[in-house]
Amino acid sequence: MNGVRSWRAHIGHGSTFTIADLSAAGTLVHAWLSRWIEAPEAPVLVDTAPGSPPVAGHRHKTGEWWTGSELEAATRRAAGRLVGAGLVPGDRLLWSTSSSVATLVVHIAALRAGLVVVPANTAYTAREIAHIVTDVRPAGAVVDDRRRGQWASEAAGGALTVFAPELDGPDHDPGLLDTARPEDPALIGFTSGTTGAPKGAVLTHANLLASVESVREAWRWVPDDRLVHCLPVFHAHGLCVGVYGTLSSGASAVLLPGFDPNSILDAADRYSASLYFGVPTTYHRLASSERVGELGRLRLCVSGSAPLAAELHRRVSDATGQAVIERYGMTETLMNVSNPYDGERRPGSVGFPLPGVEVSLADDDEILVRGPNVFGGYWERPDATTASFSPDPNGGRPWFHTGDLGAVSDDGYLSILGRSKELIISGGYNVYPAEVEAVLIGHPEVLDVAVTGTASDEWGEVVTAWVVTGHDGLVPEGLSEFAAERLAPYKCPRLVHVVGELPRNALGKVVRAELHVRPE
Ligand code: MLC
Ligand code: AMP
Repeated sequence: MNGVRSWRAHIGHGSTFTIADLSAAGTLVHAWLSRWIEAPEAPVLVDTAPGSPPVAGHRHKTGEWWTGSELEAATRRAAGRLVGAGLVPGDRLLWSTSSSVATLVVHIAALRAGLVVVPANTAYTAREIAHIVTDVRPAGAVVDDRRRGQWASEAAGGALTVFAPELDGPDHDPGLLDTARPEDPALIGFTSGTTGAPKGAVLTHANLLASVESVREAWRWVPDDRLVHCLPVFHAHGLCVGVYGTLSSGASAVLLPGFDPNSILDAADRYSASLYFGVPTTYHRLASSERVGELGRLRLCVSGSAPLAAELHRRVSDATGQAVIERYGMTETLMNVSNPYDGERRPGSVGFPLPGVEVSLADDDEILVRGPNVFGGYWERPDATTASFSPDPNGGRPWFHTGDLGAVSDDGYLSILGRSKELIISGGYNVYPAEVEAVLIGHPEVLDVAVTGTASDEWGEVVTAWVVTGHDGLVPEGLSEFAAERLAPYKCPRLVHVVGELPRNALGKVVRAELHVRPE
């Protein structure tokens, strides 16, 4: 026992929740369909961005709500178009678009048709898209930028159908839908795990459902709730919490194409929203807005994906009367730990395990998790999968090694102290030093390089390169263009330091702790 509080502390007074509820619906899609049957006329999703793509075969305008019954029909039609293009259950579908109802309709349609969706950041360059395509060999790609479609197609040697979110093309009978089983893969989320090159975490329908059901219970998410949704839909936070949670709760979401404090607060007001989910960078920007007090009108604000500084948590509380719930998740496990809805939401802590999740600390303080939310393994990487889990000596579920380091307070709250994995989190996006180093070393004037994160109030960390070059003191010419051609903008170093040599230990490994700017 390490003293972390049990997930039962999240269960509401009078709630009839049991662990069986995490899997009762079978699959996510079944959970959504039952909501749409129960309340066919209830508003579910609305686009707010002018010029949002139209939904295949439908004529809704921006600002017009989509109801449950309309989503059922639209996703059925979209599934028909995907099936008509030759996609069959188990096929991977690369999905890389900004947020819109049209793209979510395609996403839901893909899950209904038994396809495995592979989200990819819209900021990725040709190199990053090619890595994913080569790895998962998708049969189709949904993109809202022709160039990205071309990169995917080239990487697949042409063996891939490219769709826009509108899914132009003839209607087709989708055949039997919604037949995926709980244990079937639904999503492959790319992440580097604790080490190595980006690899796909394979999440089943059961994993996704369990995670959503546990946050639904913990955060008291109800059909009357309305989320201001401004996070990207191609990562776990915006997709598996924001979108899936909304659909599974029978609630509604207002889709914004990106973050801007005024747009968030205007949408919250105009649509009488009750929920806002953000990353620490967005709270930092909200806290600097004169209008921050308006957040106080919401029922609940949640922060995750990166550490929320205790000071920022307090600033937001003071300005809004709103104690943000900080929670902790990962692509491989979805949501693990959260501060409580009832009870103290402690600044600097992530709270206790969500319903159904168990957390333990290893001897070196690494956080281990297990539960129905935890993925089964990486796509075609049996060695990486084996290395990420420890068997339970008592024959229970194996423990997943998160690569995060934690500590538990006397009263059972978990805090994240740091990471054993080499990871930089900038504005909620993960950057793996090894990937950036591998790119920068390809520059002809870079002889050696190490990449670290430098603390930043706004971004959490900013990507920083330490380079050894032929000429003392000068940043190699064209280094930033070189990086920008090969790395998404958030991975490109914002700070570059030229050094004589890198500190290395006896094994030749760079000692990152010694790489920091020394005071003059
Ligand atoms: C954008 N830029 C970034 C960046 N986002 N640079 C570093 N880090 C980032 N995160 C770049 C832009 O390309 C631009 O570059 C410049 O910074 C200024 O852009 P901006 O307009 O100020 O940024 P903005 O578009 O407003 O984006 C900031 C942001 C966004 C914080 C809203 O990064 C964001 O949505 N982050 C959330 C990421 C997320 O959802 N993570 C969840 C992962 S799931 P230039 O060169 O054009 O000036 C996960 C599991 C879990 O981690 O627990 O949830
Ligand atoms: P990803 O691989 O993109 O899913 O990112 C997961 C990582 O984000 C975790 O392993 C943590 O390092 C980090 N993370 C997520 N939420 C939090 C949080 N609330 N506090 C600190 N780190 C977090």
